[in-house]
Amino acid sequence: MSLHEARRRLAAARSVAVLTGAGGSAESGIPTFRDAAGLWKGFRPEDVASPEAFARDPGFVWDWYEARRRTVAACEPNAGHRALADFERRCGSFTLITQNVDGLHTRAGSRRVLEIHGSLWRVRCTGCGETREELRTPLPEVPPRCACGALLRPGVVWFGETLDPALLAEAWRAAESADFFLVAGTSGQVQPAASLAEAALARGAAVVEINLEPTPLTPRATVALRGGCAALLPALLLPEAPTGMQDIPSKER
Ligand code: BV8
Ligand code: ZN
Repeated sequence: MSLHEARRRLAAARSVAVLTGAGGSAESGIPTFRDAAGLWKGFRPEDVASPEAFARDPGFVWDWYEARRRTVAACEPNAGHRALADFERRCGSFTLITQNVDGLHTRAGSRRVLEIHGSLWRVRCTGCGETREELRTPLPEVPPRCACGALLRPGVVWFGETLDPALLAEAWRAAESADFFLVAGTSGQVQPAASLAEAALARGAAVVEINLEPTPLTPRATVALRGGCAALLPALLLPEAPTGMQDIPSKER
């Protein structure tokens, strides 16, 4: 049974890496990007999450991120986030890489999170480059300005922008050295994040996928578990195998 197989591989692993996507936060109430009611509904990603969009209409883009911050602030981490934080405490060599910018992994207790697409809770000055964390309350004007007078922008990686080289190098190292690579709640559409699983596959790691739907990775995954992150991450990561999980649809290579 595939959950059993995935747990067996995990137990034998010396180095574990995980890549999460928007599906990991869906059960906390945060819309994903590409599902039907997704964040991009009505927008093309390039129309909102790009430097060109911000240059064209900084107020519109800032408002969209402010609305996302308000949504996220009203949400809580789910059992999947908590299972990853718990596993980190028990696992000797563990790296959590996330495409998500909502900060829920950290709020769930994960200590070392590679936020390769940045964070909703970070803003950066378009002039002097100063970065500010913990954006708890809405800023006075839209879009806000830095003391230097330049516009502040969301501290996320937009389409067409390069990821932080140090963070990306750390993520590649983790993917290339893991003997167990877990891909949870991502459609695998966005590069270079989607290539991390390829690196793990190329190295011969056990690659386990958790998703509600098939993705381009599914046919090549060692084990593909069909279901939600909030149930399957605890089922996979908690020390005791859960009872009554026999009916998980899955595929095993
Ligand atoms: C770069 C931050 C290079 C902002 C994001 C062709 C044309 C044009 C561009 C490209 C191209 N090919 C490659 C590119 C480059 C582009 C790219 O990949 N485009 C894609 C769309 C084709 N990539 C980039 O631009 C990257 N930079 O390549 O730079 C470069 C080199 C030199 C010089 C300059 C540049 C930067 C990419 C980062 C973009 N920023 N986010 C923000 O969040 O607002 S990406 C955005 O998508 C989010 O970060 C999101 O996390 C990410 C990935 O999406 P997913 O997380 O997978 O979410 P999605 O909705 O797609 O899927 C959800 C999945 O969960 C589904 O599978 C669903 O079934 C599942 N699910 C749902 N519920 C659950 C669940 N699973 C389990 N349980 C559930 N409950
Ligand atoms: Zn400044």
